Amino acid sequence: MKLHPLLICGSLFSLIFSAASLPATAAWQSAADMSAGRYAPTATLLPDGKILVAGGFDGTTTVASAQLFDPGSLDPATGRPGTFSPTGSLLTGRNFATATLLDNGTVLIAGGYNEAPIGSLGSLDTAEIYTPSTGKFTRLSARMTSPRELFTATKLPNGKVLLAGGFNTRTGRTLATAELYDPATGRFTATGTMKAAYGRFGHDALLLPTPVDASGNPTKVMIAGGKERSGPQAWFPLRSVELYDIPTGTFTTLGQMLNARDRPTAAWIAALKKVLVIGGQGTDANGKSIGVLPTEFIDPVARTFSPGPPLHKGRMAHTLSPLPDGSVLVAGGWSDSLDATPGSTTDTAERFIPTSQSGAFVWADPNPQDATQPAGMKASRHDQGAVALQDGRVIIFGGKQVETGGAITYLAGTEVYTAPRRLGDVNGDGSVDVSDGVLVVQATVKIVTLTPEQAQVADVNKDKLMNVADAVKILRVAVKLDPPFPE
Ligand SMILES: [Ca+2]
Ligand SMILES: [Ca+2]
Repeated sequence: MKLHPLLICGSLFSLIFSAASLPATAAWQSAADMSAGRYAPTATLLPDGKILVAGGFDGTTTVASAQLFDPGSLDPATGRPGTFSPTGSLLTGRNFATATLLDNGTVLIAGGYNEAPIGSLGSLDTAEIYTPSTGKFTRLSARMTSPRELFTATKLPNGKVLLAGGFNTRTGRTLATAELYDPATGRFTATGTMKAAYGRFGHDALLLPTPVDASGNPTKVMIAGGKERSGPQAWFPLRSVELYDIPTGTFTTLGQMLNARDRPTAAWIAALKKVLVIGGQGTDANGKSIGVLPTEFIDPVARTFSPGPPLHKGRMAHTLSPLPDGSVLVAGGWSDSLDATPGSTTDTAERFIPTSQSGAFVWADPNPQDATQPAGMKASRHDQGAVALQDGRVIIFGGKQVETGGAITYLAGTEVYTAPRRLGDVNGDGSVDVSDGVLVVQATVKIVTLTPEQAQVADVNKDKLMNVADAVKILRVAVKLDPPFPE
């Protein structure tokens, strides 16, 4: 077969591209707006890939409406990623509630706060079930054992849900109690009480993958930080960490963190077999509120606490989203509020990238001109909803924006984070393996066409050509003949 010279020329040309001239994929993109401002809504990934966003506060009323976000579709009107469709409404408007996907595919929405008309309801002890097949919410006839807001809900391997701590506006007290929701009975029953003397709210909870029982199921839930109210004027951020033992239903103290942290987040770092606790508000030696820059690792088996890498920006009431490559995204939060009055929220986002011993934070919103500086999300916000997708995207919903000077906006905006592809990870699944090398071979012989982003990470020797040399290099890394590509 004789190829036309122009065809050969065109074909070669298509393999040559300037990596430097490729438009950098923006880390954050605006998506469709929601139907209401939603401060502290719930956001839940459903089995069909859509996201249920429910409740929140719009600045006037506590929102009862809910919406479904389809991350797989482009809005034809705006070209923005993702579209919203209506679904049923909550029977009670609520924010600072919890949402838990149950094993049967329905969602438990529990507790929270209803602030309008102010004082009429306050913290809630009611719960509702959302059924995706009907798009309806139904109220559970059983009440929770206590009204709770800013508590945690953790689905256990046995299908039950552990609801722990929180704040009850009706008594003005932080809660040490915990309860279990059993989907088989639709009832709530009290379980062990936390060791924190006055309880806690604004903590984080994490089902630990280790230790496991004889069936291989995890047996411990870690509860870290938060804040206690020990008297009318006595609010204290907490250092303490507790473990809930699922088989016995009891709490024990694991130990004390290096820093007190109100509204921190915790992530399991598989590469290190440790928990990383990030951010939160602490106090300095004079009792003044500060943003906690140092992070810390907790080894729940050795029961040790050790310093982690510092955040670039202090933050609390941010969101944490694990990414498929083992890194962790933290986005937004109260920030300058921690050491200024009246303070403000941050539009920055950071990504923790683990190494074999520790790890480091990089800006997840790098400035294209200077990656050591943040470019910012579309809006600063705290107490937004966040859902991580399998493909490395994270969707952020609503939240409350507080600008320097105190202007407050209850946000209806949605934005999408797309994790940068790693060098050599052509198919974007988070790892460099043989399939990536095969893709480059196929692209070289024109069986497949790569997107500009894929072509950029395929050029692993950075000679601005994508060819067999890159495929060979990727395959050598994939089969561990060569060391991994640098991050
Ligand atoms: Ca890959
Ligand atoms: Ca190359």
